[in-house]
Amino acid sequence: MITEEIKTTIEKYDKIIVHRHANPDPDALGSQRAIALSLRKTFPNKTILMAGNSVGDLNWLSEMDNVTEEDYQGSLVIVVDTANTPRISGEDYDKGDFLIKIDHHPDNDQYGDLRYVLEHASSCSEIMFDLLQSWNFVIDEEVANAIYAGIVGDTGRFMYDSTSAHTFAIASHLMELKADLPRINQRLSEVTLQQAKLQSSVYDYLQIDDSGAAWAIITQADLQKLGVTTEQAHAVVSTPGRLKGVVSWVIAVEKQAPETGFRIHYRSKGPVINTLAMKHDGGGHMLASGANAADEQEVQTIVSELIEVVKNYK
Ligand SMILES: [Mn+2]
Repeated sequence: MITEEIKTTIEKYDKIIVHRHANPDPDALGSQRAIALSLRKTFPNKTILMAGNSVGDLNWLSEMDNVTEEDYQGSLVIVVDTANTPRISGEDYDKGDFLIKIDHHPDNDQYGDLRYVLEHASSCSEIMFDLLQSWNFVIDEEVANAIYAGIVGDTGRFMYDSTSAHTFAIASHLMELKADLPRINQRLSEVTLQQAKLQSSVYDYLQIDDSGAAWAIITQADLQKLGVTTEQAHAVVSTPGRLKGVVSWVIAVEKQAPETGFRIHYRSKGPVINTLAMKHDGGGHMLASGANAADEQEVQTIVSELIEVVKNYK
């Protein structure tokens, strides 16, 4: 069994470095933190490090370790919640001795010496709970908090299709382990006043096609006016989903100089949109994906493709 092979590999290495994707969401940080903390508690003599760039506003959930290139010598590297190698945060991820991928995105980029990918899982954190439990590794309150944050983040508080009976069974376990549900739910749902104002401009800018396709473009000028960072702008991506009649949508956020172009966020209530994202240097889940547009013209192409897909779905 692959899971047993992963366990044996973990037991073999004294140094283990855990990576996740760039611009981390609660699931990336939650699954990374869950396995890192569990390994530290299960194997106190091993060195366990969390690698990756800025965690932004999610620093209440997790913080990274200082990881240097030398740390990778003879190490095991585990990458969680990351579909493809360009998305991995931390450039030295391939400098270890052995690489393991644990994920729930479509397995298009089969990197690593061992892979454990369950595409139907609600979140990587859900997979992590099952793995840690089957291995008999420590899952205490702290680990439970990290897993719960990841599940709530990726399921939109148990709202999305990927939420299963098993997801709730795990949530129930996490409650028994004294995970702090009210605090985590509160932290994950709160926005700054500036972000709330940005949500309101998303409603202002939003264009909705008869098909139910919708889109909005947020420029750096908009963000500066409201005092919102580019990372914070990602918090408004789910906003149009609450609107009746909106089926699938795209939010284009202009990148911050020196980068140019737009970060594209695709979301959908039914039509599959990750195939669209793949055409524009992106990918992700069937109903939630990310991509990149070089300029406004490419954003327009992306919108036309979205309308087409939503029309065909109906
Ligand atoms: Mn995830």
